[in-house]
Amino acid sequence: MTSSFIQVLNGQPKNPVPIWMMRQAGRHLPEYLALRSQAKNFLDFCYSPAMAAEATLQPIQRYDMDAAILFADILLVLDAMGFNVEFEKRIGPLVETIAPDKPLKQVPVETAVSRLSPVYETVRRVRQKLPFDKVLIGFCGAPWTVALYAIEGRGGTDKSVARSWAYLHPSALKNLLDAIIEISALYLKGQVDAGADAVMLFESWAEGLPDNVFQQIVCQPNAALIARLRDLGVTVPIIGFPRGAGTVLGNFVSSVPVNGVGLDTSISPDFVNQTVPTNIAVQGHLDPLLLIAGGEALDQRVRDILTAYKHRPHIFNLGHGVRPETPIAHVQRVVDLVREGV
Ligand code: 1CP
Repeated sequence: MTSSFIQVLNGQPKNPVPIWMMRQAGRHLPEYLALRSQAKNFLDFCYSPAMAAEATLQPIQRYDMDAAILFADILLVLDAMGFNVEFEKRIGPLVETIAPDKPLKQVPVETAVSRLSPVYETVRRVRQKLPFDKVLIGFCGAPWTVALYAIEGRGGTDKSVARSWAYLHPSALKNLLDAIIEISALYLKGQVDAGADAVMLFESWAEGLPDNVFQQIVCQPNAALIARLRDLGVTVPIIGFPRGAGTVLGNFVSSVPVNGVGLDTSISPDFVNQTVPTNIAVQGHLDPLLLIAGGEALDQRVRDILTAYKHRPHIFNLGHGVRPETPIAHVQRVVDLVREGV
C-alpha cells in the first residue's frame, strides 16, 4: 500500500497530515552527539554506511515521524567531483574554490558517482531497517547552491561573488552548473535504485536573486536536473526547496516540475495558497526558533499552518532545519499536535 506521505506528494490531501523535520537527525539529539563523537571527522561520518544509517534512523526511533531523511550532506557531490571539502567545528563547511578562467577539474563522472557509493549502501541499510510505512527521502543540493560553495568556498555569504558570475562569467557558470546537474542526477538515481522513496533538492541559497537571474540560475538548472532524472528512468516524487524565493516562488513552481515544494519561514500561507497550484504538495513554514521557544505560541502556529492547508496536499515541516538547542519535548509536542489533526 502506498504511504500517506507519497499519496500527498501525488496530490491527495490527508488529515492528519504526514510529518518530518529538516535536520531531524543531528545535534539536538544526544544519541547523535554520542555517535558523532566516534567519527574522525564529518566526511568520514557521512561516508560510513554503519554510522550514517544509524543517524538516519535515530529520529525515527525517538519520534513518530513519517519519513527519514538520508544522513549525508549536500557537499559530498563537490567532494566526489574532486574539490577539497572540509567541515570546521563552529564554522561549517569550507570548500576549495574555482576561478572563472580556469577549466573545471575533470574527475570522470563515473569515478565521481562511484566515490559516492557508500551513500547508496547507507540507503540500502536504512531501507532494510525502516518500517514499510515510513518513507526514506534521498537528497542532494540543487545546482546553484552547490555551485555557490564551489565559487565562494562557504555558505552564509551575501553571495555577491557567485551572483556576479551570472553577469561576468555566464558560460563558466553554465559549465559548472551543467557538471553539477549531471553528477547530481546520477547520484540521485543511485539513491533511488538503492531504495529512496522520494528525493528533495535543497536550494538553500536562492534568496535575493533578481527574477531573471532566479530563472536562469535556479529554475532552469532545477528543471534540467529533474528532466535528466526522468530521462534516467527515475519515477519517484520530487520535492523542491527554493529557500528565500519570496515573491518569485510562483516562477519556481510554474517552471520546475516538482511534486512538492518546501516553504521557508518568511512567506505567508495566504501567499502560498494564491501562488502554488493545489496539485503541488506544500511542506514547511514553521520557524525553528519558535520550535525552541515552545509554549502556546508554538501550538497556535502549528494549528494555523494545519488550518491554512487543510484542503490541499500538505506535509508538516519546518521552514529550515532543527537547531542544536531545540528541546526534544517541543519536537514531540509538534508531532502530537499534527497527529491530532484539525
Ligand atoms: O557536526 C555536525 O554534526 C555537522 C552539522 C551538519 C549536519 C548534521 C552538517 C554540516 N551537515 C549535516 C547533515 C545534513 N546536511 C543533512 C542530513 C540530516 C538531516 O536533515 O536530518 C542534510 C539534509 C543536509 C543538507 C545541507 N547541508 C544543506 C541544505 C539544507 C539547509 O540547511 O539549508 C546545506 C546548505 C548544507 C551545508 C552545510 N553542512 C553543514 C552545515 C552546518 C551546513 C550549512 C551552513 C553553511 O554552509 O555554513
